[in-house]
Amino acid sequence: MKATAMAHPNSAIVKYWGKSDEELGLPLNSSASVTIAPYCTRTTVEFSKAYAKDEAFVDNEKASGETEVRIVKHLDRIRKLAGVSLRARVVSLNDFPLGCGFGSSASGFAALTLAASRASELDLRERELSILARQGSGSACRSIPGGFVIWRKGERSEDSYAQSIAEPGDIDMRILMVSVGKRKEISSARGMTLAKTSPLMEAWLAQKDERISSLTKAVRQKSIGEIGSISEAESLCLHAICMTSNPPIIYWAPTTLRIMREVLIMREEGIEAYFSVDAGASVYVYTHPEHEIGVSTRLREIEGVERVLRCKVGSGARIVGKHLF
Ligand code: 2P0
Repeated sequence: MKATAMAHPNSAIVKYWGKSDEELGLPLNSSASVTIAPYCTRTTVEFSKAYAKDEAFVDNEKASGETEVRIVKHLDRIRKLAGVSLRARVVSLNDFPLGCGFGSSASGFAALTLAASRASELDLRERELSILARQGSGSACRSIPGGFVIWRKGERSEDSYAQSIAEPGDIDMRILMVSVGKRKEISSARGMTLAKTSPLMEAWLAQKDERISSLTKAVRQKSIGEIGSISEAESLCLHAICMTSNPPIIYWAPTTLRIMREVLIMREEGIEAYFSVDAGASVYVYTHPEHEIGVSTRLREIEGVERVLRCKVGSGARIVGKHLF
């Protein structure tokens, strides 16, 4: 009973930042994202009576603390569904920087969901996988389908899942992952519980349905400019909420601001590029294929930028043949 899956991270365009039900992982609002390739998490899961307890290794280190608790809890959900009582060994490898604002919990829980459900011989469809992944980590439900994705918040667990609204080949948007060294100090889960203390939260939530409609239209029209404008507005609102939460959270580093300003300067010069910042100091920059090299060269020259990873729109989570152990 062994399987391996891979899943890409996703960059939120319309952001999720709060839960209406902690246990089920139901969000306060619908959100949307773009799936990012080629970077990914690969995860192998084996259920066997050879294992006395669950053991997980992430990037060659034994999972401990909160990470271990979340993985074991997720395995328990899958065991319950499959009627399996065997313990598991989990090995997971990421090929992109962790903990700095790129969605490693999204790709991680999406890959774990698919690998563990296949290893336990469950035969789940995309919708069921997305519902299950959501319970591991909210944004993970958006890394099950590919391309441009919407997670409708739903009223109950069964109707809170993500679906593609455009396939990877439909819009040739390029995504640059601009990594800034600062590691995130406050988890997204903690940030989300603090969000309700921000006086801006209510106004932001009131805009969400309209933002989802505008994004759906922008994707239909294949307008990278409109998609980027929505991602910038949402990024600035998300961080305004973090900064005005009590206690305040500042995910940005000085370099984050330098990158955002450079993007605005490039736009003034007629180079279409847009920023998106999730819960961390690192930045995603969306642009057209013809500007990809020029924009990435300018971003690499910014003081404090560690790496610029060039990405395309990716596919959904899938089973792969090569196991990690
Ligand atoms: C998002 N983020 O929409 C938003 C934007 C970060 C900023 O979802 O507690 O790891 O596991 O459900 O999904 C990051 O939070 O949080 C996130 P949990 P998750 O992508």
